[in-house]
Amino acid sequence: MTLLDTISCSSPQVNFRHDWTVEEVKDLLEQPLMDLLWQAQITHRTANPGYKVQLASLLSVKTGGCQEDCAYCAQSMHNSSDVAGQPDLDVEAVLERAKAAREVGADRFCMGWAWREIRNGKDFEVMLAMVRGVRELGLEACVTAGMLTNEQASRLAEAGLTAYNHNLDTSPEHYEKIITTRTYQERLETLQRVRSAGITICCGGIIGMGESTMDRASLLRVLATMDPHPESVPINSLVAVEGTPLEDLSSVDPLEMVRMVATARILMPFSRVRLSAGREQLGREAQILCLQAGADSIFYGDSLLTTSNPSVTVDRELLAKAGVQVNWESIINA
Ligand code: SAM
Ligand code: DTB
Ligand code: SF4
Repeated sequence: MTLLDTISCSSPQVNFRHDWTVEEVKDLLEQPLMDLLWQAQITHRTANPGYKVQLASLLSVKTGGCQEDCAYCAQSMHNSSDVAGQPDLDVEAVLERAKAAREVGADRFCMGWAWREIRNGKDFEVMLAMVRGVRELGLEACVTAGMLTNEQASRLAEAGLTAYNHNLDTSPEHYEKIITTRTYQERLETLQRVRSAGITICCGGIIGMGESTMDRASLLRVLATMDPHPESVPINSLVAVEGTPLEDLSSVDPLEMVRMVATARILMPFSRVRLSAGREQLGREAQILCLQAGADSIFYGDSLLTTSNPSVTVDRELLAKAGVQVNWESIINA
């Protein structure tokens, strides 16, 4: 029995399972908000005492020109939004940004490459050097760069990579309306390779892409029936970027984000649930409700990959107002 099993067995408040049905998940998502919040809070307080919030900074190392056709993405060559043409960042520039992120209190540094898959060669060696450098700074390192081979996963593990981000994005049923160039099954296989190499998994999705409540439940069911659960679960709400097929979709009701976060927390009690893209549209109170409902990580820093994020100053105020704990001790230039 693992430590997690012991904790969960000794606490009736925490429902630590891997056999959720989609109907059960939908019932959780749709229950009266007060009941959902209560259940999520009890789970979170029991499983992760202390309301500690992880701060993850994000940097795009290779921006735009991606072969995939993800309908939400500013970086797809299939979308007129494609922001291609910017030079890739080098190791020194990336480590400078990682150092700066550490100085304002980040715990994790996430690096993105707009690739369909990782290819061997100079670019991959550079990625490994970046991972080693970020780890030497004492930060967790996360990479998101599309599909990879078993050998590449092992080399990333050897370099000290903490987590690999590869999202499922939406339900298996809604998926083909969003991406046609890569299958759901390929995503699951990539995640399995990451897991087999001993790297933790960061896997979540996006709401606000025209999906139904059943689709949201179905995505959460896929995540919550993974064994082990993904260690990090980013919940994004669509940032509708001009020039993408989803540009005209209206932003989601902030309470829908609260429901997603709360349900993810109940389903995956010990995972980090990251309140991800779309925070600028959420407002302060909805973000605080998300933190209360069990979000224990945010993207921290003035930009995401190609779009903006609340500023460090605004986020510090938010976290202080909410009274959650962050790793402020590590701040050098506060
Ligand atoms: N190319 C890599 C891949 O897709 O695995 C890595 C980068 S990709 C931009 C990482 C994730 O960011 C996507 O899977 C998606 O969930 C999220 N994302 C990208 N664009 C977004 C947007 N406009 N709004 C919300 N989430 C977005
Ligand atoms: C994740 O789930 N969200 C982040 C990170 N993982 C890589 C990316 C959000 C991107 C938002 C749109 C943009 O900035 O291009
Ligand atoms: Fe964007 Fe990643 Fe899809 Fe490429 S694979 S279009 S970078 S989300």
